[in-house]
Amino acid sequence: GRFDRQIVVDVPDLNGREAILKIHTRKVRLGKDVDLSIIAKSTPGLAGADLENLVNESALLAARSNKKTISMIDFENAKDKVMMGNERKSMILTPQDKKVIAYHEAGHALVAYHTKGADPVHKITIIPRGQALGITAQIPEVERFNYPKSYMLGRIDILMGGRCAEKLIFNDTSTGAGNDIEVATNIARKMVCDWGMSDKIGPLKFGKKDEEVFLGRDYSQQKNYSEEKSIIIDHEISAFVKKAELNADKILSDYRHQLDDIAKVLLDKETISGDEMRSIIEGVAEETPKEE
Ligand code: NHX
Ligand code: ZN
Repeated sequence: GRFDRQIVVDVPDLNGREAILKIHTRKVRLGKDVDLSIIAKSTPGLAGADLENLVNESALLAARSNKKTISMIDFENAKDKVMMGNERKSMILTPQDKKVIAYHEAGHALVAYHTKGADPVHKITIIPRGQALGITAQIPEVERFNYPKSYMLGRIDILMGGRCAEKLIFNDTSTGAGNDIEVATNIARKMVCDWGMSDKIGPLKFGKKDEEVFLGRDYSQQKNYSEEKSIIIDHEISAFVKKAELNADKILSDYRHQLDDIAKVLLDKETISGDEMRSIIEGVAEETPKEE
């Protein structure tokens, strides 16, 4: 057989998701507050089957609280479950664990808030779910299919924000940031090797898709560049990530009081919306960033 075609699960776009939601909600009773276009907007990456599952989970949650109709809050809770996994209620965390998680998530959220062009923070939670002890969710305002370099740099800054907050507050780092580091490194590698976004290296593609061996969703890459170039590539990738770390450090120390305020409310409420976060920040007297 031929293995040289990339197999991509076709995920629906915004309009597709709304259409799918309309189909699957035909047989359930929706509350007056339910707006399927808002649900579609906040479920990027979900396939048709996931959306069907989302409707079923929402119906289950509504039934569990003895409601005759599904309301928006049921969809919001079901979305967390479908997108991030089950809540892990049995997980016992010490107050110190919780504090680290709260600052880590507050760090992501605050860097996102202060990063131009970043997707707005939708929700921050320190309730363990699936593999994660805490989650900061951002949702794009408009659906995009192509992203500027500035946006990708901002994403790496935000990914570093969690670990940088741990460093700033506890003078230590933790294993939990491993996933953030992995995602950040992968973005930086693509910026350098696929998207021509390193000025030092220019618009070249490094690595050629291995067309013989099928390794799941991503193909393995064949090295088609020199040892010398390999050293420069590695250097550029780490430069992107280290610069992001500096950017995040600066935002967090410039706005340390905002970080403390978000973490404090998070520890108390466990989950806060993006709007709540913005009112916490904007309710705090303006701080003037320190001079360089
Ligand atoms: C563990 N989990 O022992 C525990 C349960 C730093 C406060 N493995 O970065 O939860 O340490 O901003 C997808 C998504 C592994 C896959 C998250 C695989 C997380 C999540 C490790 C928060 N939020 N880390 C984060 C976290 C962990 C992990 C993942 C994943 C923490 C951090 C996980
Ligand atoms: Zn994180």
